[in-house]
Amino acid sequence: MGRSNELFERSQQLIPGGVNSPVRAFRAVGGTPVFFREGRGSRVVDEDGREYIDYVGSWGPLILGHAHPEVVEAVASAARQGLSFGAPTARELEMAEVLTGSMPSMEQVRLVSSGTEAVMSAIRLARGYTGRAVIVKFEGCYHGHSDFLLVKAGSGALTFGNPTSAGVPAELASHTLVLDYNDPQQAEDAFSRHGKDIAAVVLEAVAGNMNFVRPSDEFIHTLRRLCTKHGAVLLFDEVMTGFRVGPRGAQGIFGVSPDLTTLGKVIGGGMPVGAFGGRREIMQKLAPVGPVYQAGTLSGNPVAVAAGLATLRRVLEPGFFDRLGAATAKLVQGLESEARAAGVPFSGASLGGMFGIFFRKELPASFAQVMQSDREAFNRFFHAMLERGVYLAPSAFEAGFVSAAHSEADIAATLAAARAAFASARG
Ligand code: KE4
Repeated sequence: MGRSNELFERSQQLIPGGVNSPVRAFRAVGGTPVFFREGRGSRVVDEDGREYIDYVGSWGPLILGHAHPEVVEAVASAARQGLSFGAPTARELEMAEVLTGSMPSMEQVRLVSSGTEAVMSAIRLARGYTGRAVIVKFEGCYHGHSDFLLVKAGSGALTFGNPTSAGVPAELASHTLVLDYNDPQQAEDAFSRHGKDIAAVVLEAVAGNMNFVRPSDEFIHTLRRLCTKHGAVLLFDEVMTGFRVGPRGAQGIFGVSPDLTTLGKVIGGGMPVGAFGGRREIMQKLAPVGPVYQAGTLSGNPVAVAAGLATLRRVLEPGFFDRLGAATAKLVQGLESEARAAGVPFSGASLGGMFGIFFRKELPASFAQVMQSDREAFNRFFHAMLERGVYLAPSAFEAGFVSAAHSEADIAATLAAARAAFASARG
C-alpha cells in the first residue's frame, strides 16, 4: 500500500479529502483508500500491483466487469468518429429505443450525464407538471446531491425537512418531507395532510444507499395508489437498480409502474450517462416542447452512449440475469454460512447482481433497523477482506455488486477469505 499512501498524501494537498467523491475516502471504514491502476473482468490492480476481486464495480456501472473488450472497442470506435457534437446523433436515438423498449413505463426519455442530474431534472419536471412544490423522500435513500434532496427528517413526524449539508438554504429543504421507508401508514398520513401540495414521491426502488432494503409490497403499492389518487408523480430512482436487478429494473420485478424513472450507472457502462423518462404527457412538458427547462452540453454524448449500448446489448441477452442472479445469491448464501460457522450475527440479501450484507441477525426492513447493524464488525471484516484480496464497498451502508465476469472460482476465493475474515470480525 506504499504507493497508495504516497498518492493519497499528495492528492489531499490538491483535492479535498484526496478524492473526487467522499465515499471513496475510506472515512467510514478507516485507513487509506486504495488507488487503482487498472481493472480487468472481476479484478482490479492497485498502484502497488496488488490484485483484488472487486465487488464495487465503480458503484454499479461495471455489470460486465472491468475493461470488457466489446465496451472498450465501442468507446474507441465512437471516439475515432468524434468525441461530441452538441447535436443529435443516431446513437442517442438507439439508446432511447433500448431504454423505452426495456422499461415499459418510459414512453419518452431524456439522457443526461449523471444520476444526480437525472433525479434533479425529474423532480423539476414533476414540479412543473403538477404546479406543486412538495417532494416526499425517505430516510436512508440517496438520490444524488441536488440541494432539495440533501435533507433529513424534520424535528417532528410529518414536519418538513432540514438540510443534511452546509450550503443548502433551509427554505430549499422546507419543501421536502422525509418519511420512513416501508411505512405505508406514514405515507397515508402525509398525503392526508399535504396531498394537494405534493408534486412527487421519490424512492429508491431497492434502497441500496442504506445497503440493501427491499420495499414491502404493501409499501410500494400504497405509494402507487396515493400518488394516483392525489395527482402526485411517483418517481422510481432506479439509477442503481436499473438493468442491475433485472432487464426491466426493480419496477419490472415489483409490478408497479411509476410515472417517472431515473437511470444511470449500468446504462453508461462506466462512462457518464444518466437518464430520466416516463409518461409522455409528463415528458412533453420539457423544453423545447414544454415550459420546464433542462439542458446539458454533453447530454447523450456519443462516446458515453456507445459504452452504454455495448453494455446493454450483453445485459439484455436471454439468461443474463438468471446467471448473474444465481452467482450473486451463491455469494450471499456462502457468506451467511461462513458467518454462522464463525458465530457472527450476520444476514444478507440479493436481487439480480446487487447484494447487501449486515452484521445483525435479521435482515433489516427499515432505516432504523439498518442503523442497529454492527458497524465496527463490518469495518473489521472490510479490512480483513481487503488484506486477503477482496475489495468490498468501503461503507457498511452501501450495496455490493457482482458482475458477469465474476467466476465460480472468484466466489469460492471470496468465501475462503471470508472464513478467516469473520473470525476477525468477531473482535
Ligand atoms: P451520480 O450522480 O453519483 O451518478 O448518481 C447519484 C445517485 C442517484 N440515485 C441513486 C439511487 C444512487 O445510488 C446514486 C449514486 N450512488 C452512489 C453510491 N451509492 C455513488 C457513489 C458516490 O457517490 O461516489
